[in-house]
Amino acid sequence: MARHLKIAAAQLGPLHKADSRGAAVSRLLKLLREAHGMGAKFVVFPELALTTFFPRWWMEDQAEVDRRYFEREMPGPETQLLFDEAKKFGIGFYLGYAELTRDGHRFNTAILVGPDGSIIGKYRKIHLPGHADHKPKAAFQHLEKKYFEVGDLGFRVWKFMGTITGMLICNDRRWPEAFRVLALQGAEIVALGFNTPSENLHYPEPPALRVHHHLIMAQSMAFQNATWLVETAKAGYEDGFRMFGHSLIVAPTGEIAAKSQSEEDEVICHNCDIDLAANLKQTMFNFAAHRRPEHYRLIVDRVGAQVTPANE
Ligand code: CDV
Repeated sequence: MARHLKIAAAQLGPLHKADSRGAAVSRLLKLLREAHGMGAKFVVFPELALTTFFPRWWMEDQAEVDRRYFEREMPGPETQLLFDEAKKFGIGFYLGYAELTRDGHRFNTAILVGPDGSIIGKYRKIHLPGHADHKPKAAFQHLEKKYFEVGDLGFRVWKFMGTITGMLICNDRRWPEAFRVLALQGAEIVALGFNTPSENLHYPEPPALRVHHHLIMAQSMAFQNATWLVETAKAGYEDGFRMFGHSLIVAPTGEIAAKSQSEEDEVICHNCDIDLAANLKQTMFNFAAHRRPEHYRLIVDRVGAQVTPANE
C-alpha cells in the first residue's frame, strides 16, 4: 500500500521590526492548530520564522542584533510552546530561525522536529545570498553574508515520519546541486522555508517574473529529483518591504499540488503519496542506471564559470 503523509505549508504574513518573538510564536501556534484541523502531520514553517527578515537592515550593534534576532537555545522560553503543542497533536515540523551557537557562531538554520517533540535534524543554510558590505544608497539591503556564516553541516536527509526527508533554506532552491545531493541520499521530501523580496536588489525586474522563476525552479527541482517539495514563504510588506507568497507543495511529477493565494498567514495542505515517484525513480531518473558522474567533474572542481572552448 502506498505511503501517505499529510503535509502543510504554514505561510506567515509580515513580521515587523516591532513585533515580539512571543507574537510570532502565537501566530505559528494558530497556523499549527489550523494545520492540525486540516489533518496535517508535518508542518513546514518559513525561513527565519520568529522575526522580521532582519538582513535587510544594516545594524552595527551586534549585541543588540543577537538579543533581538538570534536564538541561543532551541527550544527557548517562547518556542517551547510550539514544541509542546505540536507534540500534543503528534505533528512533526520544520522551523527556520537565526541560530547563535554557544561558541559564538551565527547561522541561518532550520530544524526538523519529530512528532514526539525531539529535534531530529538540523540544517544550516549553505547558499547565503546578498552581500556583507554596507550599501546605504540601496532601497533595501540583503546582508545575509554579514550576519551569517556559511552552513557547516552539509546537505543531509533524515528518517522522518516513515519517509526520507531533507532540508534546504530559501536561496538553496536556486541551486540544482543542493537538491541532487539530497536526492542521491534518497530524499523523498524536501522541506524549505523562504523570504524572497518582490523587488530585485540589483536591477529592475517585474515582480511577476520573480514569481515565475520561483515556480519553474520548484517544479523542475521536484521532478528532476523525483521528490515531494514543500516551500513555505514569509510574505507581505514587512515595514514597507514586500516579499512574495506563493508557498507551494509540489509533487514528484512536477505538478503543483497546492499553492497559497495570499501574502498573509495561510495554511495549505496536501495528502502526499510518498511512493508516487516509484516508477519515475526506476525509469527516467534511475540515477544508478543513467547518471554519468565521470563527466560531471567540473561541478565540484570549478566554482565560477570560465570560458574553455574545446577547440583552443
Ligand atoms: N532569503 C533568501 O535567500 N532570499 C533570496 C533572495 C535574496 C534572492 C532568494 O533566493 O529568494
